[in-house]
Amino acid sequence: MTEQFKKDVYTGLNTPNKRLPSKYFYDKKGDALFVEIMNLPEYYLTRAEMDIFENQTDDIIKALQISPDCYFELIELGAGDGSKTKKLLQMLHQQGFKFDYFPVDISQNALDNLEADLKTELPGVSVIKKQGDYFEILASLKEIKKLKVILFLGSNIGNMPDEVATQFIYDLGSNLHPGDKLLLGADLIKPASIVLPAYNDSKGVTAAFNYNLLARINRELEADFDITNFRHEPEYTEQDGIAKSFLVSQADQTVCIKSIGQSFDFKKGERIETEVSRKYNDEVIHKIISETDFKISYKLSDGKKYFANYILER
Ligand code: AVI
Repeated sequence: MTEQFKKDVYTGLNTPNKRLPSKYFYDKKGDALFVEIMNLPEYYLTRAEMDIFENQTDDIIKALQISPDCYFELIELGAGDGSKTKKLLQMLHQQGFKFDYFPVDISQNALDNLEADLKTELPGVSVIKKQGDYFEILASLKEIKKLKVILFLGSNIGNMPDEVATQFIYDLGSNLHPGDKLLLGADLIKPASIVLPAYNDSKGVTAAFNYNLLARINRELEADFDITNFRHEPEYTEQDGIAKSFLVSQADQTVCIKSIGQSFDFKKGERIETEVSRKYNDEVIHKIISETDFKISYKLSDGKKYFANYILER
């Protein structure tokens, strides 16, 4: 992990437009900050998707078209606290469906908590937790010939540029069999007046989430970033539907990253791109899916039309 982290920081800071991969937000502190973000009034994404899972649970189940006598595997990539999925699990269980729930996450801690919660809240549901890399886990499950339903929620797909998202969904499909389903959560394109505050909340939690990336580089790669010399800056262009987060250098400064053995110069006003949070419409989703082995079979959205869950069939 540290070797890959080093390599990614080295590459990202040696390009003319400096950038750092957003996957490194999620250490222990970053996980906790992200939970805080999901509860912020400005961060509409979680509530909008929860609205779908709470109020259209039955529609989701119908649209998945699972025959009642088919024993299937429900696999959630990046399960986190599973709060939305619990609504679906409860309804599936209530309606007598037979399935195993496989929450997959990088964080063992998140999986242990989710398993403990489900044991008390939904003791009748079979839970098989899987910690680690999504594709290794899917490959290991490929031999199971049961129908698979994959959940990839929260607009996590939006943190990938379109080409990477296309490849990711294509690779998912190659680990599945014809007839398997993918339930994909996607944040929809909407005005900047709604999107920007979600990435620049008034309590400064999102800023702290962004700064934690530098703190993590300081801790794990022996760097000397002075975090007070950088400012969190979100950006959103409604026309493209792309939100980005940056860290902007507040002075001409030099930062040494000891474990990489290199110093990096930052000009006053120079930006490091730390995250892309893509927003979608049907056209963008159709274009991505058209380059994979999936077909879109259904779309659900929340009351405000902020968020969509697409059901795709392999
Ligand atoms: C995890 N991901 C979908 C979040 C997003 O909205 O892009 C991460 C996040 N970054 C800042 N706030 C939330």
